[in-house]
Amino acid sequence: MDLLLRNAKVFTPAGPVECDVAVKDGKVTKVAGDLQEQASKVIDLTGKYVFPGLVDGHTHMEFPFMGTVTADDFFHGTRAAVAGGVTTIVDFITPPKGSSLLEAYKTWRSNADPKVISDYGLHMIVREATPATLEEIPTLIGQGVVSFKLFMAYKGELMLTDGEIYRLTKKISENGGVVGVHAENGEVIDELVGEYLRQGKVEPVYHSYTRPEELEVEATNRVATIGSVLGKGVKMYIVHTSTGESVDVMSSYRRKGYKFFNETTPHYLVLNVDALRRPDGHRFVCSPPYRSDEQRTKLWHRLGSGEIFTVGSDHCVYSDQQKRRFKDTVPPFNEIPNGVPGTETILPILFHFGVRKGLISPETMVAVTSYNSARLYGLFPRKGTFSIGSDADFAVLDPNLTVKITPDVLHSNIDYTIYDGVTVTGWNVMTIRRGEVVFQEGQVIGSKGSGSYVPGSNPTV
Ligand code: DUC
Ligand code: ZN
Ligand code: ZN
Ligand code: ZN
Repeated sequence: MDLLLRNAKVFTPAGPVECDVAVKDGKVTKVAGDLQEQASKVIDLTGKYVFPGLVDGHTHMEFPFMGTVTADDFFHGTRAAVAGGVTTIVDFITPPKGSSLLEAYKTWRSNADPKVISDYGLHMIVREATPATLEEIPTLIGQGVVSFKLFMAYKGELMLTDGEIYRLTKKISENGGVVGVHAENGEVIDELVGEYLRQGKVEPVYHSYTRPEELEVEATNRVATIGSVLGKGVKMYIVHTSTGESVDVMSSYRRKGYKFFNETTPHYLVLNVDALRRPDGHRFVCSPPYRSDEQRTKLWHRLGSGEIFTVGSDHCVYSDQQKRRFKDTVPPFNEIPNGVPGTETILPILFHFGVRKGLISPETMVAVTSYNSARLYGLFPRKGTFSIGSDADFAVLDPNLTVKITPDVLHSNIDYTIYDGVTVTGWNVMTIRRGEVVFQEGQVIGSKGSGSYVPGSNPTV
């Protein structure tokens, strides 16, 4: 054996398993109460909580957006990921307008392969529904890109019309793929942005006034309706859901037999709109914006009840300089690049604010951070499950370690965090990716380029 984990308490969606775990060639090969195997490396995990390595299904590394490119490339971004117990990211390919999706896939592979420390899969953002684009979809699915993101906002940059969404959803579904949707009403948002700017209301907090909750709920209803017209074979999920009502829309379709789901992100669970009123509020600008504490409560309830299917980070990092567009003063809210860091803090935020406070069970945390995401993005059973033959990917949490979050303890390529000064109990202390320790004692030791591309196959939801 290459690795033996002794006295591991592994949390699964069905409950914790106390066992020894043997690993060979990167796979889990034996699990038993007391293994007598010889191994080149033995790690005693007494007192720790072991989770299947997280599958963060929502990252934007090297993302060209709003006139700039995100500050975390595939090296810095996956360094942050593995430090947080994330062993697989699923990143969004963002093809330049008018370009071939397949060419963009090749660009993303050549950007990522030499740099990644975690393993990774890829989704495809589709920004037009031309005959050429539609024709490429089956080939992409063949290359393992089985999930697609369609935008209902960011007019002129990423937004699609309802007709285009219909056409793409049809093509993707006919070929066994899954449709992810950024659900916000982009047309009305642009009207509101114009109104606020004309009144001179330009501070970061007005970002939230121009993207009210109703416009997420409306877009969710609209895209679910479009999907339902195409029948129950459609697999669809709303990315970064920020409202309980959007979850309710998808849940009601699910009760009728549709495979419709929601993803949320940790920042909607713990931050509210006041973040945008801080002196450094520009750093917090992302879309959808943070909501009220009442909405946070609704999201926690729906996460605890299993109605929210996955939690991804929407890791989309800009330096403070980028957020200010390299000016001394903060630009009007509509010019601030949208996005916040998050992959490294999924586990401590969910554990501290969710599990420790009794809002979600550890089983639910495992389901939404690995099991469900691996199934939705077609990475199951290689990823997202603690099973014989699956990749030996683990996050090892010290449930009693209290850490004050500061930029110094994190690994992104920026010098701030949206959780600065927040103290959490429960911290990832070791990450194992395919049987190799890639993070321990605060240090990322996995080498650049040692991560692998994991092609997706048909989603199993
Ligand atoms: N929202 C963000 O905050 N950033 C990237 C794109 C998005 O939808
Ligand atoms: Zn989005
Ligand atoms: Zn995103
Ligand atoms: Zn660096």
